[in-house]
Amino acid sequence: MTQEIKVVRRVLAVNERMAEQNRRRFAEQGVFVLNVMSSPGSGKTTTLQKTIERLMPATRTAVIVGDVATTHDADRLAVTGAPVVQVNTDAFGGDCHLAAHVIEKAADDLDLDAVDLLIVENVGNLVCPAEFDIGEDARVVVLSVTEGEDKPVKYPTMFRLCDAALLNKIDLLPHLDYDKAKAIGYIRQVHPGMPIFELSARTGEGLGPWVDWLRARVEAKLNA
Ligand SMILES: Nc1nc2c(ncn2[C@@H]2O[C@H](COP(=O)(O)OP(=O)(O)OP(=O)(O)O)[C@@H](O)[C@H]2O)c(=O)[nH]1
Ligand SMILES: [Mg+2]
Repeated sequence: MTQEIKVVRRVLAVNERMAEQNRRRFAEQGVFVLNVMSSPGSGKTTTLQKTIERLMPATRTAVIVGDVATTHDADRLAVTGAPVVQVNTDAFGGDCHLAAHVIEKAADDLDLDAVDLLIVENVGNLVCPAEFDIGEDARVVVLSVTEGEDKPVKYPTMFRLCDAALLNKIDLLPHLDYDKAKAIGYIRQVHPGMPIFELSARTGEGLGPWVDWLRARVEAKLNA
């Protein structure tokens, strides 16, 4: 048991160093990096498709997307015209997250000089991705209304570490007995003051404030 804990600590320490290296590289190349996380199916890819459509071409955007297997998400995201790199973690043990060294290699396949915003769609999982810094500038968690209200308190690390929460699939609210106020209360309990954007990636409702928030963060870094 003690041995296992030591190994985990070492893996995280190595990741931390690699993440700092990524962070320096992205700063030098003038790229803002957004890490998007959530449980499987909450709507990361759909939200990103709509977000990228609104940002491009003014904000030159590229994507690294992680899944255990398939290129489904890369195919969907490529429709936006953004360069996309798909990472399949089954090639190295089916990891439930993208580690910093994986991002470093995937970024080599992109022309970062022509990129302002690099979006990383992490592997669908509310636990592991939160543990692995990838050298990002901002982290967001997508939570859909079909997942139940209590995910923020069940998986608090993810919500504590993220800079914003996207409450997705609000178009479905009329069909559910979802208590939105309760869900928002749980998010605030774990992370007081975190911006929460209520939206529907399907209808586009509520996307504006989220895209404005992201654009402002990207511009602040690029103009610093
Ligand atoms: N009704 C509704 N459905 C949505 C919305 N956003 C996404 N979906 C649907 O939810 C399902 C999952 O969406 P994805 O965007 O693939 O979710 P994801 O988080 O990228 O999934 P993984 O990458 O597999 O973790 C798809 O069938 C989407 O069409 C929404 O705002 N409203
Ligand atoms: Mg996806």
